Formats: sequence, C-alpha cells, structure tokens
Amino acid sequence: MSDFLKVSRDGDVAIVIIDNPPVNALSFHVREPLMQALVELRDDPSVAAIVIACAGRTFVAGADITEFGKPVQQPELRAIVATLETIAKPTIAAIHGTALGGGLELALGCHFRVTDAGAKLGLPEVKLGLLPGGGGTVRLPRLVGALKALKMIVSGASIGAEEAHAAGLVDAVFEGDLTTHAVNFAREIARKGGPFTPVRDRDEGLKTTDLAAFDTEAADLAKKARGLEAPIACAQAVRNAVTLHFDEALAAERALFVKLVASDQSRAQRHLFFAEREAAKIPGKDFIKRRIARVGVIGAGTMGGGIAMAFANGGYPVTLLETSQEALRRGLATIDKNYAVSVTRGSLTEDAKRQRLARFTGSTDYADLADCDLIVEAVFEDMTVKKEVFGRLEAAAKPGAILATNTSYLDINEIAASTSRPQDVLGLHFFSPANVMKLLEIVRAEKTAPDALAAVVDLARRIGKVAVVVGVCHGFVGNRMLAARGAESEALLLEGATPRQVDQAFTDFGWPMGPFQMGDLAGLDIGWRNRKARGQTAVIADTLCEQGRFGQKTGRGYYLYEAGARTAVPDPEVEALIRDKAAEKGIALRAVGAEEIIERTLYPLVNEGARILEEGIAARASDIDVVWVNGYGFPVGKGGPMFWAGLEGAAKIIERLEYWHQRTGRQVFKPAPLLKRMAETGSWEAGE
Ligand code: 3H9
Repeated sequence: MSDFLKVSRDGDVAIVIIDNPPVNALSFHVREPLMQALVELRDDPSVAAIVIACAGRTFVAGADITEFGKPVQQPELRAIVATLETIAKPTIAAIHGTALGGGLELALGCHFRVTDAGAKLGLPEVKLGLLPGGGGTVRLPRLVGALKALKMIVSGASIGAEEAHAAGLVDAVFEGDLTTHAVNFAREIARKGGPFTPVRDRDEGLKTTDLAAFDTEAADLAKKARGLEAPIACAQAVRNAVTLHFDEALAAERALFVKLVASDQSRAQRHLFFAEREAAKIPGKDFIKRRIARVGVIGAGTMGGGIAMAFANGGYPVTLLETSQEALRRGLATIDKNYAVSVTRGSLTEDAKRQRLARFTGSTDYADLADCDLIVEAVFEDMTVKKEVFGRLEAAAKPGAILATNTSYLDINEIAASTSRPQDVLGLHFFSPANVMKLLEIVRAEKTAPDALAAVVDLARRIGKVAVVVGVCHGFVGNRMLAARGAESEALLLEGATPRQVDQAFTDFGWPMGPFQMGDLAGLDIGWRNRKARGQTAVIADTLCEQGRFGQKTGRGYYLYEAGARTAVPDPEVEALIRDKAAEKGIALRAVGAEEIIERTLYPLVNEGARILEEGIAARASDIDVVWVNGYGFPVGKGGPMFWAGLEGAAKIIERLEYWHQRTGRQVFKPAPLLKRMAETGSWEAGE
C-alpha cells in the first residue's frame, strides 16, 4: 500500500511490514500509511490479530531524527500508539535488530512483544538531549517497574532480549524465522480469546514501587547529569508515571519533550549524532578497501598495549612486538591484568577474557609481522626512533600492508618520505587508555592511498572507535587546539586566578574537569619534558616540576592529593608560589572572573579550530566537534567547540578576541579569517 509499508495476510493474521531503510525510522512517509493500515485492520472483521514487523536489518530504530526542529506532520507517533490501543484484537510487535526510542514506544502500544534472540530494546532519547516522547516514560514502568525504567531511560542503554523477557517487557523470545513465530503466536493468542489489556491499563510494574528508593536513585543520577537537562526530565517523567494518572503523566511527558526538543542542548546532541556518522565518510571511500584480517602492534608499553587490546577486543588477532622477551612478558602481563580487572568489575566474563587473550601472539622478531595487514608502531615519540622502526618495517611488512604510526605530534609526511612506500603510511592517533577512549584521529599524509585510508576508517568502526580523518600538522586537530586552549593558562594564574577558579569555570561550563586538574591527572612532567626539548618555558608549571610536583602520581601538582585519592585539594603553597612569580614579573594581581577565563581559553580554542578548517586539516567543522567531545571532554550538551561558537555568536567571539589581542598582542587571539566569515554568514561551510 506504500513503498514504505506493506500489509499481507497469513490466514486471519494481518502482517504489517515497515520498510524504510536503513533503520526503519518512523518518518512521516511511514507514519501516514501505518496509521491508515491500523485503522483499516482494526475495522476489518476478517482480521483476528495484527503483527507489526520490519524489513531489513532492524525493527524501528526510533523517530526520524531529521524531522526534529521542523513543523510536526500528522499523524504523530502518539496518535498511532493511541490508535493501536483502541484495537480489541491482539496486536503483536515482532522485533529483530533494535527496537529503539519511538520504535520501542510503537511496540509498547501493542498488546504483546516478541523478539528473536539477538534483539535489543531501549529508549536512547536521552543521548539526543530528549526524553521518550511517544509515551515510553509512562508505559515502560508499567511493565518493568519504575526503578528499572528509570535506569533504562536515564542511561539510554538498551537491554537484550533475554533480559527484556525476564523483566516483563517481552512476552516470548524465538529462535528461527521471527515472522512465522510471531504469526503463530498471534493466532494462538487470538484463538484463546481476550480481552487483551493495553499497556496503558496494566499496572503490574507500578504496584511494587518504592518511591523513596526511586527518589534516592533519581537524585544520584541527577548528580551525574552535569548540567544536562534531559536526564533530569527523564527521571521526572518516570516519577510522574507512578504518581499521576496515565493521561496526566502522558501530557506531562509531552510538555517536557516539546521543551527539550527546542533546547540548545538537544540541538547540540542531535548535531553530534549526525556529526559522528558524517565523520566516517571520506572522499574515496568507494575505493575497494584493503583487507585487514591481522594487525601488528610494535611496542607493548601503556600505549601499545592499549592499542593491541583495542584490536583484540574488536575480534582481531594481534601480533605484539617488543625489543626483548622481558619487555614482552611485562606488556602481556599488564594486558592480562587489565582484563582481570574487567572480570572483577563484572564488565567481562572469564570466557571472554580467555578468548581475547588467545588473540595475542608475542614476538621479538620483525619477521613475525610478515602476515599482518596493518602494523601500528607505538614506540617512543622521537623522529629518529620512528624512522628506524619504519626502516625495519619496510623489509618485514608484506607488500600492501598498511603502516601506521601512533604519533601525537610528529610529521607523518616526513616519516612516509623516509620509506619507499609512502602510499601505505598513515597516522593512527589513539587516546590513552587506547582500549577505552572512543576517539581515533586517523591522519592522512600527503601520499596516503585512499584504499588504505578507507580500510582503517572501516576498521575503526569495527573496533568501536569514533574515527575522524585529519591532515598532518603539529598536534593534528585535538592537540593543536589543546595548545591554543592552554596558551593563556599561566597568564591567568599570574594575573590573579587560582587553579581552582580556572578549573571551577570549566566544570561550571560542563567539562568533567578543568585544565589544571587534567594536567595533574596526565602528569605535569610530560609537558615539562616537551617544553625543555623545544626550548620553551612556563614559569609556574616548570617550578612545580622542579619541586617534584608532577601531579596525582606524586601526590602533589597544582593541587594536593591524599594518598591514593583523586580529590584535588587546593594548596596554599602553590598559591603563594603564583603570588611570588607574579611579583617577580611585576604583575599586580587582580580578580579574574569566570567569563574572562572562558574568553581566554575557549575563544582561542574555537579560533584555532577555524584555522584548522581553513587549512583543510579537518574536512568539516563537525569533525572538530567530534574530536573534542570524544577525546577531550567538551560537554556534549554544547555540541563541540565549533557548534558552540554558533550558539555563543561568532561576532561576539571575534570582538573579545580582538580585545585580548590588542591588550596582550598574543597571536592566539588574532581572529582567523574563517571565523570572520562565519560571523558574516552564520555557517562554517561558507569558507570551506
Ligand atoms: C525518538 O525516537 C523520539 C521519540 O521518543 C518521540 C517522537 C515523538 N532517524 O548509526 P548508523 C541514520 S528519538 C534518522 O550508521 P548502525 C544514520 O544517520 C530517536 N536517521 O547504523 C545513518 O545515516 P547515513 C531514538 C537515522 O547500524 C544511517 O541511519 N532512536 C536514525 O551502526 C545508519 O545509521 C535513536 O536514538 C533515526 N532515528 O546503527 C537510535 N537512526 O548512512 C539512533 C539512524 O546517511 N540510531 N539513522 O549516515 C542508532 O542508534 C543507530 O543508527 C542504530 C544502527 C543502532 C539503529
């Protein structure tokens, strides 16, 4: 009856098949025929039961996110679910793949839900800065209980078929052809006869609610929300399901949804959803990708070990190379220990641990890398050392193997030029811990072959990384912008801000921690060594290091840390040191407000992003956002630095940059031409 929806019959059971690739989102062109079909089938006396299923790889994965922010076209999902609930004959959702968001809400409008064993169900709207707006917050608790619904909705995490079955969300889990099973299930249920109670009228999940326990849990979750409105709204809506009548709770859910969908936070999070998917698209991706079946990693230190784990976790066999048996033994022992910790924490089973460990082969001989399709070196960050490794790789690696360097700063064009196969060379900049952090900067060098690039982009996705392709420059996208963000750190301190005030301004903005806390966590000695190598100084940071204050690992840095604790305690000694250094330089201390802190750190961050975009180091402004949200903790509710610049106003940013440029003369404040164009056109694309 439509290109996107078909209705067929198996005897007296009607089967509605939604077919809206790629994920069967509930776009207007699906909702309209769906509503019509449901009304017709409801009123057709020859139909005894209705099965709703989907074609393709998944059940409905939610509302169509591209429609948000545009005028609503009727019928809305809520109206469809309400119509479903007027049907007296049994309605059954047959779920394969994922039933997410509006998809699960559609299924909750049915009397029954059946799935295959691999199905996943969830309400992930919170990740888009929303709450379920199709009745999910009021119907899910009626089946699974308020506390479980709260956890699912506030986290946005999906649950598997078996868990959903045990929780009362799913009525049956089948092996084999799901539609056939669903039709048989429907026929059997219809034969037994009704009445069939819609979820809105069921209360088995609500009866046992302990509201005090609920409120404790909700308060705990609210603390973790860090300024995001959606998790709080989700918790409120689930609470309403317990304390209000169904229709009142539904209306309250709607009001919250309408508010959130129009909020900057949700716009920011939706932007990131598409930005992450866009980042994986590279020109030349249509090239036939090189095949990667086996990976080699050189260096079993913290970085190399983490990288090797990331590949093994993604199912790839890994050859791990070290210079000596002893170093190899240590590296493998650390990997073993890391997996053991995951088992203790319950995030990995013993069996999965064994499987992952079985994917490692240790070696001290480059010849053993001959069967690897991708080899990543994670040795010392030094050009001479890296070139030597690539020299040895040339002899050992098979023709066509992709040779990657895990450098944070070095010139990959220079490394590539030192080999006879620059087309095979690229950068893979992992973030530490590499087995945990989502971001991967894939550095395309001048001569990197598109089929090699496409292969690693694909691989990154397979191992669960968010990949962004970037060009070669000092620090690539992330670290280069980080340097711009930190350029004024010392000046802020010397002019009167305390480390605590700077960090507080950051956490109030929504960052998980401020730059000084981050420095203490990462270790201040790293920057110190780098500065010394480059002949640079930073009077406060250098003095701290000279005093052996390297941060958390020495119990002292910008802050004090009690043994084993991570809580940063302001240190009067550091504040005195700052005062002394300011006096030596003849700087009079003054009050530095949060607004100034943001202007002098985050405006240069945006400015450097504009330069990066101008130079083509990043292909899109949204790629920069993906880097900063996934690798550096930029608050998701602000969408990344480039999206946030739009919210803040490029004109305002320029005005303040010019002010600081005039006042300090520092280049970091000189507005980038692209930022100026952005102020005129309102779009980063205009200058690309
Ligand atoms: C909601 O439901 C609100 C309701 O409560 C209330 C309404 C009133 N819409 O991720 P992939 C696109 S909010 C539009 O690469 P995978 C995606 O952009 C929604 N487009 O595939 C990509 O496009 P392209 C709640 C969507 O196999 C393509 O599909 N639901 C949507 O790795 C493939 O996506 C969610 O938040 C959508 N809903 O993962 C679920 N979903 O090829 C969001 C995907 O042009 N979706 N696209 O780049 C997902 O989590 C994953 O897409 C999924 C598949 C797990 C389903």
